[in-house]
Amino acid sequence: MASDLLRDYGVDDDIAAAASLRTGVLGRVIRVDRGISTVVTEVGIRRAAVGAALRSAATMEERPTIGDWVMIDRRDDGDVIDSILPRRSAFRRGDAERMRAQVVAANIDVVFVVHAASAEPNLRRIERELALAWESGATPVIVLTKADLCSDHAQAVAALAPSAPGVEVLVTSVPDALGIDALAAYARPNRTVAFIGASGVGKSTLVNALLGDDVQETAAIREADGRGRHTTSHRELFVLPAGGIVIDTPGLRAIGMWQSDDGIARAFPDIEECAGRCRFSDCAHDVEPGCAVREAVAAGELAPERLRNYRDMLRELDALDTEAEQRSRLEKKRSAKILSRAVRAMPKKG
Ligand SMILES: Nc1nc2c(ncn2[C@@H]2O[C@H](COP(=O)(O)OP(=O)(O)O)[C@@H](O)[C@H]2O)c(=O)[nH]1
Ligand SMILES: [Mg+2]
Ligand SMILES: [Zn+2]
Repeated sequence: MASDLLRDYGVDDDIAAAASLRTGVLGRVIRVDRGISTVVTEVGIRRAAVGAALRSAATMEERPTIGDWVMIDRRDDGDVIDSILPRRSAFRRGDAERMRAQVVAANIDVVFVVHAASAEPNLRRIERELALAWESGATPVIVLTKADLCSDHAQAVAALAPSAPGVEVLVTSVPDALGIDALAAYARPNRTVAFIGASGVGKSTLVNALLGDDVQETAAIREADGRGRHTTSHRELFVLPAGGIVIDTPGLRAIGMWQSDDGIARAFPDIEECAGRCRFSDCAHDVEPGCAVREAVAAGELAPERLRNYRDMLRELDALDTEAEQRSRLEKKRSAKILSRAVRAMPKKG
């Protein structure tokens, strides 16, 4: 039986059932600081380190992240997280330098992709964020903030529409209380929404507006450019007074791609649809004859920058795959070498 407290944090029968098959105390990660998770459980809020089994997990992806449902082992020498329940969704971005994914938030239903209406829209970034959001398994919604600083927000919405086919766009202004209700409608009881976007676009201000309280620190206007300073230094999960769960994140500077099944296809349905009419099924939409995608560009139906971004993202994925393959080949070689050395070192049977 899940407690009322956990119900506020979004526990449901499926999660409770999955937890009942495991040992330990069920909880949800609401914050992570340098490997220590703050976890809400039926027995209150605990701080827990990562247990030995998880610590030896092969990838960072298998470490607890904000929004995770975890099982805690309460030990005399401190609580530890023993296991993570399977994630229903996970927003991952690639960390190309370290060749791994960072799981920004887990078990989210809606990803708010936040951009400021006061600035020129960064369409290439929107497209990347949407691909990762679709890939996460959650539903993306674009939030255009600071409408009070923009003379024509209908035009701002129109400017980004070609980069966000099929995605709802909400316009907000916190000083005018514009769009906050529409935002709140997404964060219903049992639903988890996460704010992602660059620093200074107004994520924490929206979280505070939803909470009806200044819980998250926001930046004061820095200079005449009207952009905020980076203040949110960690990710944190909150329960709204009317129910619903929100996750605030610090600004993501780089939006690297990560292994993608259909995220890119869902973010670029217009290009995928055209591609079906290319003469060659493996058309790269580059120099091939009979390319319907380039025809769409020539006809002014598709922005060349959007096509370039699409191809760049696919190339990035290819590079990731190649790198991953090389690594696993190297790993295999290395372990084969170690094995053969061990075999040679074995005492010969007499
Ligand atoms: N005029 C105006 N300023 C806003 C609005 N939302 C946020 N800001 C300001 O933008 C700056 C950055 O906001 P913050 O929430 O810290 O951005 P974050 O980095 O995305 O969390 C702060 O100075 C906010 O007061 C808005 O709707 N209108
Ligand atoms: Mg913030
Ligand atoms: Zn083509």
